[in-house]
Amino acid sequence: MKLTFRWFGEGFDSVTLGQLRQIPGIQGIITTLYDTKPGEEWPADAIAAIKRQVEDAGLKVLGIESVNIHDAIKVGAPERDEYIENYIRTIVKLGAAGIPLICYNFMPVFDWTRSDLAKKRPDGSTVLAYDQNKIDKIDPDTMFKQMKNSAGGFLLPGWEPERMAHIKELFCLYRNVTEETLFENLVYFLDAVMPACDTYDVNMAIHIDDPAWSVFGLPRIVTGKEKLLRLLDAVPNRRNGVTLCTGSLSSDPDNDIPDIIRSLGDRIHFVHMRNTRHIAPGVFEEAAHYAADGSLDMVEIMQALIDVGFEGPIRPDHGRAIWGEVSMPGYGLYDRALGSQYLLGLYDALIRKREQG
Ligand SMILES: [Mn+2]
Repeated sequence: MKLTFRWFGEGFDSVTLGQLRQIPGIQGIITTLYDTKPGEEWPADAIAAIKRQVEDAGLKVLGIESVNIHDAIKVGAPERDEYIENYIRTIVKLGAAGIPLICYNFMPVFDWTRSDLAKKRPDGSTVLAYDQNKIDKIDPDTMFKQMKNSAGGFLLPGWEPERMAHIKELFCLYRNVTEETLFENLVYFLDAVMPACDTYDVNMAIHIDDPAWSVFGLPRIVTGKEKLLRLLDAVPNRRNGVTLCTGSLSSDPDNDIPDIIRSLGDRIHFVHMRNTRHIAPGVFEEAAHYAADGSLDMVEIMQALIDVGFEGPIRPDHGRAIWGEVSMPGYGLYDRALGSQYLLGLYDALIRKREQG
């Protein structure tokens, strides 16, 4: 597997490429054009510029997270074909630039959701946390304002203020969208983009919904093993694959992550590794990557990835905020760097054990 880090680009990320370059074992960067909007065709010169910037720092762009999907595609609106054409042109340009992976999600209206972006832990660190009881007491507009106000001035991925300004209209768009229609619209989109993915060797890797259940009554369809397998069957092209996010899957403790990894096998194109602490049904908080700090069996998860022969990019996912670092919530340097070394340690030890038979 190839150790990577997510980097939001200069001006958006508190972490520099120079800092990432010094993390032992790092092989590449997962980045994006953070100032593009969902539905927009990406300019080739901007792709070339960010690629050059990463390469000048001695690293390589191993994937994009994310190329966001316009709501018209998700709801199946008449203008979706024009946005899909834009998406295809972006795939073509990324593929032509030698970037082999696109991570995306198909969650209605907003991306990942938390009730607290800085929950204090006993050791003084803070983490992202989710409590369904708190979410049940507020409306989406209030949640967006809370997220924005506690993000420390950073722009949160998937929470573009331009879109969120129209949150009520967005909810109206999804009024008649059931899980089934959302699924059909996802299949329609994937069928349309697969030929470009084949021609340009680009893998599409859908991220798990976070949390892995319906929020504010909106449908969510990428939540567990059966739904993932159904999606892979519906579009059997191997370019249609998954971003296996352990943290998002773990929001539902019924998800047996090692079993899901073994079921998906080589359709896993990208891995997000993080640990969470399950507190009660619908209530969890994020934890350090170290297994004993949370509820996930990180050793068994790594073993499963080795067993299925996973060789793609993997990255530490959200970290705790520690040592007074100021960063985008979940995306500081320090705790993700610590987590990455734990992941490499697990990997080296398990590979050595396998070699020794
Ligand atoms: Mn993730």
